[in-house]
Amino acid sequence: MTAPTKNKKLLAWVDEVVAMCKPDSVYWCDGSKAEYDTLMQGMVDSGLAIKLDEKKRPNSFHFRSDPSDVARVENRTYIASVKQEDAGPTNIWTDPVELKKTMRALYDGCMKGRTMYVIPFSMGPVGGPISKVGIELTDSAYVVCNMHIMTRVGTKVLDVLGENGDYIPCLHSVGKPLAEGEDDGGLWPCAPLEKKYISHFPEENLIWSYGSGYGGNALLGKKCLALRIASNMARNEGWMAEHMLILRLTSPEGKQYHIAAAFPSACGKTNLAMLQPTIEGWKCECVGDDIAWMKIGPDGRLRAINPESGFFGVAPGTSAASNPMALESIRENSIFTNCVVTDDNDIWWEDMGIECKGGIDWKGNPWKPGMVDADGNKIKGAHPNARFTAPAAQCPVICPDWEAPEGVPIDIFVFGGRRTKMMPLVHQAYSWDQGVFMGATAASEATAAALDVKGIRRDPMAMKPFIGYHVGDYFAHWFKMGDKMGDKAPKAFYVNWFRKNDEGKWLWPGFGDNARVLKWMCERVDGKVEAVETPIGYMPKPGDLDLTGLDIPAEDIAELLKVDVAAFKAEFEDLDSYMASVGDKLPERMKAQVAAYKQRLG
Ligand code: GTP
Ligand code: SPV
Ligand code: MN
Repeated sequence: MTAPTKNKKLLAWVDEVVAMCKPDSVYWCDGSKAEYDTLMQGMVDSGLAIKLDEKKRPNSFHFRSDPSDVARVENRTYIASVKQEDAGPTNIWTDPVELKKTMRALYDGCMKGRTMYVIPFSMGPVGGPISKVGIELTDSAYVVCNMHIMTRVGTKVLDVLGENGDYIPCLHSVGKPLAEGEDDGGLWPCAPLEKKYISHFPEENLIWSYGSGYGGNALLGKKCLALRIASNMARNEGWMAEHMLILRLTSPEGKQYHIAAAFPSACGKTNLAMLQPTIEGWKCECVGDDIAWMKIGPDGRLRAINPESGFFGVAPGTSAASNPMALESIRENSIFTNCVVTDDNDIWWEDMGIECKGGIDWKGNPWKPGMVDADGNKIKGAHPNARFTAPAAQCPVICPDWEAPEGVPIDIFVFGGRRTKMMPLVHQAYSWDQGVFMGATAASEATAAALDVKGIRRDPMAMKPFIGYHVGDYFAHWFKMGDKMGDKAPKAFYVNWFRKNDEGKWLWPGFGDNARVLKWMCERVDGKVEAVETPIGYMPKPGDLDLTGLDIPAEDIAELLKVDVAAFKAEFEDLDSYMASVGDKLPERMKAQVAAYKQRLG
């Protein structure tokens, strides 16, 4: 196949990778539907993909990954900056020269028996002022099809690049070369854990991924480019790349508010992004569900784009009750990974809100609801990190401006996490600096989105696994952005939808009812309501949180809005050691916030 570009850097790089990885052939992706259909058909024919019932789930496919390759692998994710101190304490650092040596040995001949696909993709609208071009070289057709949905793929991107334009090179291999005449036998190809490497070379804006075919390990436009590499570019260029959903909320009076919210993986971004408000007259539209790229606009306000064009969402728990708009988004033209394929050839997962009589589980075994293993534990049909891949344009509440190249103006930043105890439903920062402190100290319980994370951990701005440089410099960058924006900076809030009572029941209904909390934020931004000053920040006055039509015991609301001073103080020690772990680069302004916080709590 002749290359559809004259870009010198790209042609040279493709030649170099072909010489190293030795694929049987090279295919340049054009991003067309015909290309998608052909690749999918190939995967159906080989047994890797299952075509779902055309009437129930038009043009949709299911994949089962290898049981070892089901989520991001943080302990195999590297930031290879020249100096170790530039990667900082939240990243695993490796010397770039050493890492390249190790990985070149793995890459040597790794694509034998396979096609190498060249995927030109744009993060953000093609040619937009905030957008960036990436090229992923991969030996996985599954990755190509997912990238078709998640990013803007095609020849139009090569046109933007021209002969001399720059791009971010993203090399990916599943790490399973085939011997002469061998095929995958319908099984998901990947390498064992100790051979997986998700590597970033921030000084070169380069990504090398080896051994995994799943999600953020393999769809390199997402976490690798749009967060780890982009966060570093953003710091150098004076903008922000954050793990945030973006939504537009419109009040009954027709006033628009744009909210960007950072919650850790599997902590509610997709759900909030598509929320259906349960309060009269309020409307929510989705701009993005996972990543925000934000630049200060000519008016001095922060403008956000969603660099992606699809949703790679957590399947389990997605139901007509919890997230009806996500269910609508996946009605057709979607890819499903690690779900149940039902007897009537549709997909199913736990808490989907519909009955499943039985089918084949994510491991490929016959499955019925209620089945238990030898120890009497319920066998889940879908993996907890089973995912859907769906075009954003299919979301019924996608914002009409979701592809506006210049972005939408952000009024409100929300931080949060999953804390079953202590952390109240909502509080507001007194200042930008305190907002940075709130985001920086956010903590959350572990989820299935990463293979190797346990317990409660601090997850600054939900970016712990995604900051491509030193976390202390990242905090400093946040303070600096606040200085640049002054009184035009978004107001910062902290939420927790995940409080439970002693019986383990949710205290807050969550989902559509979260709009009640967002409404209070809008009223705060407009100066319409006073607030209670607490040691951790402003909180709603009794009666200011709109609970119309909600049947929640008053004591539960009181519990949700209580500041348990003793419990907060009990975390001082952890706070201190966390701040100390940042090291010499911890900004003085963060230290001042820690001191003020401790003083307020007494
Ligand atoms: P990533 O795609 O991994 O970044 O996750 P995410 O932040 O988009 O999380 P998502 O919206 O997919 O939610 C993850 C899980 O949290 C799902 O099981 C949801 O049902 C659950 N969840 C989301 N919002 C709420 C809420 O308001 N209340 C409760 N109780 N659960 C929620
Ligand atoms: C996350 O883990 O935050 C995700 C899923 O959004 S993945 O794309 O696998 O990173
Ligand atoms: Mn995410």
